[in-house]
Amino acid sequence: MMERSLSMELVRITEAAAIASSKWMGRGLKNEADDAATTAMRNVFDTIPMRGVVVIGEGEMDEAPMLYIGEELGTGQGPEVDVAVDPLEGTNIVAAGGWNALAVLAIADRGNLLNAPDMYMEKIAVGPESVGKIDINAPVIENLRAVAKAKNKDIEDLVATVMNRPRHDQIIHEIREAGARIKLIDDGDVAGAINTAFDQTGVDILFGIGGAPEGVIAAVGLKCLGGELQGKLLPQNEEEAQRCIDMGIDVTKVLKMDDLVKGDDAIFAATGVTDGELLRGVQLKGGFAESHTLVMRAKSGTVRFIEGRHSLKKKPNLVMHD
Ligand code: VTB
Ligand code: MG
Ligand code: MG
Repeated sequence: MMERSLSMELVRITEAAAIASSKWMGRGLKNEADDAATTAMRNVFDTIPMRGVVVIGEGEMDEAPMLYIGEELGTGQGPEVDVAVDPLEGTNIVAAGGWNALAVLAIADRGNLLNAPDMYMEKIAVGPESVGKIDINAPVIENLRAVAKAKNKDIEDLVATVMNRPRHDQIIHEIREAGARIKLIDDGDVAGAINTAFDQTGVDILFGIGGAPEGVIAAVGLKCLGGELQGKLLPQNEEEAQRCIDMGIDVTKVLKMDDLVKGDDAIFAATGVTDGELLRGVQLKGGFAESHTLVMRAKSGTVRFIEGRHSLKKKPNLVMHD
């Protein structure tokens, strides 16, 4: 059983990662932004009372120095959990000073997160009203009709988020043919998926192909929000196809919410690094930094927005200017 107080501990982790990477905003250096987030996230983890194992992380042990898949996290006491991290979801976003970069992590009871390999996943995601109405195998127009009906809107009122990639030309064409509107994003489909569950973001559905790890993280978020994500792994070569077989995943099968994250003992936390529709980015005010975090727990369904004000005098390591 996870302690609900873990939620606040996770907030401390994503806050630290977001603040550290925010200093790289617009500087064109995505690896530096990513490293700053990863280091900050890793440093806080060992103070957290849990027995965590990274199942979605920054790579395999031999290729990543920290937050690698299989790495153990936490004080070694407390609940046994699976940990999924994306310390900086949107490295290119930060490098360009764009929208919706997040420091994000999710935990669930041990064994409950899909250990998604780093490959592409086709996704469709919606908020609570449209749960049970979408089908990733159905034509785009049918999904749009279903969401419009569920939200008591016309198709023309809908906004679909799609990553701006040539691989999405057909989807974009079909959305336009259907008469719906589109928000093209350069990166960041975790935010794209989560945003569908919040009316104030103005987006209704996410379509398209992005990372499988991001798909699992977004699914935890949507589970907390009562939304839905469906995914299909899209191996690009023999080796990736073999990985799916080894994991016992039939790639023709649709991955539903319970395949992506089993049960409901799961927590999701995301802190804005740059501004987005849902979360403001980190603001550096001189003596302090301000952060904006979304933290939620599937079991209770509680959704919290937490504003942090962090003293850079007392905690100068939060933003290390070199
Ligand atoms: C995807 C998406 C992520 O990077 O992984 C994308 O899920 C990479 O896609 O949200 P491309 O191979 O087309 O560049 C993100 O946008 C950011 O990590
Ligand atoms: Mg990453
Ligand atoms: Mg990412």
